[in-house]
Amino acid sequence: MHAKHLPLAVALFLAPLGQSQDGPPNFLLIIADDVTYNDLPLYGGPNISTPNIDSLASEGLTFNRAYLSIAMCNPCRTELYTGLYPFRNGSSWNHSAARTGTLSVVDHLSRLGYRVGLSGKKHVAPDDSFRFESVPGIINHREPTPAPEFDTSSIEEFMGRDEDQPFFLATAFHEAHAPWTVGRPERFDLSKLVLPENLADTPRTREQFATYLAEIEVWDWEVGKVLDALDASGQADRTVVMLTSEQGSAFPGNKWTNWNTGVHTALVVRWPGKIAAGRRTDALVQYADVLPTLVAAAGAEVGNEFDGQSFLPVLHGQAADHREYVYLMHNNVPEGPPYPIRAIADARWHYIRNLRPEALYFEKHMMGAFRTNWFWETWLAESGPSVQTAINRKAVMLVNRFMRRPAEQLYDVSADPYQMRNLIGDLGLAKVRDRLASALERWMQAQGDPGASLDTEAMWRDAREGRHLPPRSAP
Ligand SMILES: [Ca+2]
Repeated sequence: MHAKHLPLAVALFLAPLGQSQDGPPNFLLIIADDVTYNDLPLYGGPNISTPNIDSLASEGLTFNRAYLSIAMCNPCRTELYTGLYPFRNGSSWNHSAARTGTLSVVDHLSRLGYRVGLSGKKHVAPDDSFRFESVPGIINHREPTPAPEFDTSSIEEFMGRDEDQPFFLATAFHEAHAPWTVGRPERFDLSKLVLPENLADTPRTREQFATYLAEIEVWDWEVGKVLDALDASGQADRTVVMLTSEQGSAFPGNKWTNWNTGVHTALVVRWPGKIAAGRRTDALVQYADVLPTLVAAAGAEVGNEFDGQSFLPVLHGQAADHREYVYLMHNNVPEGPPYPIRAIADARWHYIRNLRPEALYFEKHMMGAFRTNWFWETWLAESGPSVQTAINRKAVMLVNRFMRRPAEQLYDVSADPYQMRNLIGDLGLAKVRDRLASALERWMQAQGDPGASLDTEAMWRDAREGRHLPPRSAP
């Protein structure tokens, strides 16, 4: 029944696969904004409850090792929606733009007969590459909103509009992006919060951490509302639901970094009848793999038009592994002065190369004139003894760690998820370092990434206007 909306070649291709009886599945993407994966109970987060996310996971597959290339909104979403790594898609900085003519999920799935919509935060450019149907419903609450409302009627209408045409819908929420205005942080007993290992323990940090956690609980409530709308649309049984937390939170060491809690993301996939319920996988995946996976799940052939590769066999339980490495990047302009980073991780090791280690790291939303939160100064203030307080030695250590970084860092991810112990000086790990460094260099060369020279205001401004450095080769 869906075949009438598909190009003939695609319809003919689908039929022998035995999928045409059900038709290609719908795709519902649920994406948060700046939620550190392991603040979710699903990944061990001790402070909040997220019953809707946990319930979704109990019906699907949870990825223990999912990543995104750049720990900032615009570039990670561009990677997600294009299946291309940042340098090749063009969005290598925050608030930048994909290369002119870049194809996105809108093009790839429209070609297969889908209607492709987005509700909420878009934050990808240029418009020509991301012509989503705009679906109302998801609101950015900039003022304090203890109990937000969420009208899902347009989302339900989009999903149930025409059961003969499959859909892709991104529901892109604003929680938990700073400033943290939504939810009820007063419900948390600040003294009982378990702070992550990479945060300095100051009263202000605890206050702000509670406001951030309250936003995650609102996101969980919104996830439940979207899933209710999916049920009401009558499409749940034929819809792949993919939930992801996006990149890490706006606390030092997460967003704007290549540390694990910046680039690691939550990923849960539910597909009734196709994915076994309640499983977890260690397969290594990253956002560039998502679009090729959707194209494959729609029954179409995936060629070499993507950097990522379909992990459909992992979803079907036919493969335990996917990729050997995930590839990571940071360019600090326009979030602060240049601080270029390139990094790579495999199933156990995470290697970071700071390309300008002589520079101080500085980020304007946490430490500068564009502050949306006010804990950083307490980390500094408690770095010296006063009448009231002793030196907060951990705050001193974390300020140093954050602002002054060595040329190379090597971490054991499974033993040290907050990456507090740099093992680069361990001679027994020299071969691990060499292997990861070589693979990282090969990736940069294959992409045409020039490295440190990319992280300048001029390069960023040119990219915003469609004048990118050429990629090494066409994808
Ligand atoms: Ca974000």
